[in-house]
Amino acid sequence: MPSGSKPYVIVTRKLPDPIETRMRELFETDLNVDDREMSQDELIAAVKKADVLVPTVTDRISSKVLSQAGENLRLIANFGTGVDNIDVETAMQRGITVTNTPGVLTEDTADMTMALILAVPRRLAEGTREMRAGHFQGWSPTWMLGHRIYGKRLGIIGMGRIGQAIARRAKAFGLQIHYHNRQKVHPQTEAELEATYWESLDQMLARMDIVSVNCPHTPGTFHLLSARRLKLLQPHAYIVNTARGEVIDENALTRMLEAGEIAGAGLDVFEHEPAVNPKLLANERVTLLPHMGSATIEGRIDMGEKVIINIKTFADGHKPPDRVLPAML
Ligand code: 8YV
Repeated sequence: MPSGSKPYVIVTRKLPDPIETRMRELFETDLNVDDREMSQDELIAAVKKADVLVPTVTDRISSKVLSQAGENLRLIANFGTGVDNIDVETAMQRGITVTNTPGVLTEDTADMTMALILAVPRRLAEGTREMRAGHFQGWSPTWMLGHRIYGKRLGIIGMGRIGQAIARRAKAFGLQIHYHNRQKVHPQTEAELEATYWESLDQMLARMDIVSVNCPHTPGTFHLLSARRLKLLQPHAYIVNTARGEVIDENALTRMLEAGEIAGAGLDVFEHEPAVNPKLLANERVTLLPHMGSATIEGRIDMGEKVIINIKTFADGHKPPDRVLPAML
């Protein structure tokens, strides 16, 4: 891709109209207007001919796909913050730059997490189901009782941008903020949030009322909440996951929910998306959402604009702002 020329950009999924329009103006584009998911063979064909590939969480850009990439492929501009769909190490070894879209979906994802933190203990989804089933016979002092969240302990796993945005909201709802992270956050942030740092995830899990998963999925966090760790949770604890399904051993979680060993779960992400364990679907203690944490029109346009800026900067011969660096993996 000679500096200044229009790069040939292949986008794997349908993006919001204003983003596709702007991409058409700036780049040679191959857009997926039908939004049909591309097969591995189609992805291989794409990396053979594109200068830039724009994948999403639903495209597995594996070492096998990358091994077929043409000389032209210099940039993978992911439409999304998590890059666990891409074998970033192999891409880097082949001299391919990878970018993502951090920051612009922080507040939306934090809102959705807070919604689940409220919805699960207060049985929101169940209440709607009861209404639709015609079960509402009038108010009763003992019907549909949930649990208060005010004053409870929230343990956040992963205190990056999203974790901190959740902590700000949760503090306003009267929750006590606890967190586990690779590093302690800045003392000023910790003071503002009145947050308690737990170096030991095990110790934190054993003491929380609600646990929220907000770390990326990396080889180091795969099944971070293993069967052994999940067992540390108290029977009244709730777990919420808006990060990646792979961080929790979903089978172990399902077994514990069925056995009543934890009180409930709010899940926006699943280990084998789009497949969802039927036992989770059947369980009243679980509120399920179809990976919609960042699903706002505003957020998706902001994500698209980030992708455009990353491609344009790269095509103009500069370092794109949202490069994924080895330290982030
Ligand atoms: C995105 C997400 O919608 O950005 C992420 O990491 O999980 C989602 O909110 C998705 O990744 C788009 O590719």
